[in-house]
Order: sequence, then structure tokens, then C-alpha cells
Amino acid sequence: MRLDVVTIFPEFFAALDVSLLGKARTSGLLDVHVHDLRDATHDRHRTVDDTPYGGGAGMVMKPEPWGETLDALLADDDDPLVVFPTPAGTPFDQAAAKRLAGERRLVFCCGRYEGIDQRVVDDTASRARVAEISLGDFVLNGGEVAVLAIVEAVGRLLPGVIGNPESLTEESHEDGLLEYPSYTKPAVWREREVPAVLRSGDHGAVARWRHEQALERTRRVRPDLLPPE
Ligand code: 6GU
Repeated sequence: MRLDVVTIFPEFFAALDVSLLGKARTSGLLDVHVHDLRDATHDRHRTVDDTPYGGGAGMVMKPEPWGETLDALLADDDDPLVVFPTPAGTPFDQAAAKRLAGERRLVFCCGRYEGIDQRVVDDTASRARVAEISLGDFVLNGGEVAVLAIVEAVGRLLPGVIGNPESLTEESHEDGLLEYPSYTKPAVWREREVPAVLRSGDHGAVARWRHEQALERTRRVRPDLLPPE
């Protein structure tokens, strides 16, 4: 999969050099290109923002550097999905991560300040597939950290990125429930015992216990994930 990221803070994406995604890049499963939006400015101060029409607090990202950058990135005609991370987007979840993992190329556009001039999104949508995506009901200072989260969620779903693909089917949200609690050695730690059923060797009993725990945890912390009774 090819990823392009447009940002005024390319340094954020050093995080993609490490761990599983770093390995996926070295092995050629992930091809990441980070672009500095300021390279498409032509004034001495490399200006990317301006005051909002209609007034109000904060600054808005100017359309011209975005237009020039996206013209160059979309010239290839390989039908990428262009993603604008924004708290005003559609909610990101595991199903969305799976859809993105099926794409050949993603282009991420990181806004800062009060966002990007809306005409950039509209102009891009006139010649490419566009998704405005939110991580949830809270506000980040910019799209960079959101893109890191999305890329990690998507990257780990790509075939070959995770050594043991079974770990993908056992985790939270895979069966619509939160994950059951996990334990490792020692069997007793600070007088707390690992549940006996997990040491019983009875695989059926272990599976039933884990399902019960997953249900109980989901009822307690995320009842919205369960079907209405
Ligand atoms: Cl995707 N971007 C920003 N700036 N803030 C957010 C977000 C995204 N998702 C939640 N808050």
C-alpha cells in the first residue's frame, strides 16, 4: 500500500519508522511519502494560513498550497482515496479501518488551526474519492496525530504486517465486543491469582469464560455496542 501524507509538521511521522509499521516499510509492504505543505508556498514567510472570512477566532489554511500539492499528488490517475482528518468527519472505527486497508493508495491531508479552506475538500472531491474522517468527539490541534492513529489501525491489517494473523481475530471489536482480560506468568502476583479456568487446560471452558468476560466488560463500559434488548 502507498501512503502520502501532506503536513506542515513532517517530524510527527518519524513515528512511522519504528515498530511494526517501520518493519512493514523496510520489507516493502508499506510505501510512505511525507510531503511538507510549505514546499508549495512561494512567499518569503512560507505562509500556509490566513484569517477566516466572516470573522471568528483562529486561522484557516489557505487553499493555494493545498491545490498545488494535491494537483501533483493526484496526477498519477491511480484512483487514491484522499482522507481529510477532521473532528467534523464521519467516525473512524474498525470497519472503516478494514475498508481503508482494502485501498491501494491513501493520501492524508493534515489540517492545522481552524481547518482547511472548504474549497480544497470540494475541489479534491470533484476529481478524486474523498473521506472526511473523525477519531471521535474531541478536538486535536491538527490532523497529524489522527493520521498516525489511522495509519497504525490500517497498517496492521495489511497481509504480512502482523506475524500471527490469529491475533487479529481475537481482539477487541472483531466480534462486536470488547476483548476479554489477558494474563501471563507468574500465576500469583502480589497475592492476585490468574483465574483458575485459564490454567485448567479445558479449551472449551476457557472459550466460554472469555466470551462471558467480553460480554460483561462490554455491558459495563460500552453498552452502546450491544444490540438493544
Ligand atoms: Cl481526525 N482531527 C482533529 N483535528 N481533531 C480530531 C479528530 C481529527 N478526531 C477527533 N478529533
